[in-house]
Amino acid sequence: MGKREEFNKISKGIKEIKIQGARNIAKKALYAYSLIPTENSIKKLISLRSTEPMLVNVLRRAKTETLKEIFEHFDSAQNEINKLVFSLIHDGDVVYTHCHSTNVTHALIYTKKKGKHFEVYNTETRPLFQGRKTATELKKAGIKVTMFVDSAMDIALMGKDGGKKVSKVFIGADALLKKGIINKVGSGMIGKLAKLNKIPLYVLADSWKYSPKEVKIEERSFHEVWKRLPNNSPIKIKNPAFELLKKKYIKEIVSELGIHTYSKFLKIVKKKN
Ligand code: RUB
Repeated sequence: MGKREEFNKISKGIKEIKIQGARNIAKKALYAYSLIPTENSIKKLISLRSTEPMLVNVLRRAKTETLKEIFEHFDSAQNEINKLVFSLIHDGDVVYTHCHSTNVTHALIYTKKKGKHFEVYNTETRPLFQGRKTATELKKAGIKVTMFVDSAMDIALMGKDGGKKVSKVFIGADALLKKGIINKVGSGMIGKLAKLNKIPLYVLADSWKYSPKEVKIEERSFHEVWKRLPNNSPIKIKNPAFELLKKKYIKEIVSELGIHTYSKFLKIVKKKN
């Protein structure tokens, strides 16, 4: 495959969410940039997903830092997050997660491999079902997983179906902003329910997802929600991909910089940027 063809294939994969999650998107986009390192490539790659500061940050860094240094960051940050998450999980815990976040799944798999006994409840994450990817990866690693439909979030968190009450929520993030984090739609609701039920919610995220500026919430095609709805149908469908989880709902954020309250994290990360 030629470089242009490979670049286009990656771009298509990001646009169509075959490549998904902030970390995977940023990593693949960086690789695509390495194939055709021009300003136009940066513009094109950034335009593919509107809610991804890590994508922007990584491509900005590529102008002054070596690609090797940037690629190494993804792994070193993940390794730090893994170790910190290991310290947070206790035997018998029921961990809840939503969508598919590599920062979360890698940390859970690491913790399992290091010998902790816990189980995971997750939500399927309509309309694209990234929850299935999470459940499959975790199950493959020997973690007990129970998947719920999104609207059973409250039932799942509280064990209302006869299961156990969730002990900790771990979710990823696309953007780390002043007012809170942006993550997959549903995250705001999880935050409110977790707070109401005194379940600690942790955000697991590489600090390179920080953005001092607002980000645009991606609105995706209604066809993802209702495949055969005719284009001229009078029914309007909203399909926001992400939403804000306000910082008051976050117990702590786990990043490669440590485990911090969200306000403390912001102070540290602002100094570094
Ligand atoms: C994925 C999603 C993930 C974050 C963090 O949404 O919301 O929680 O991107 O992921 P989508 P990671 O499937 O629409 O990209 O930890 O992998 O960076």
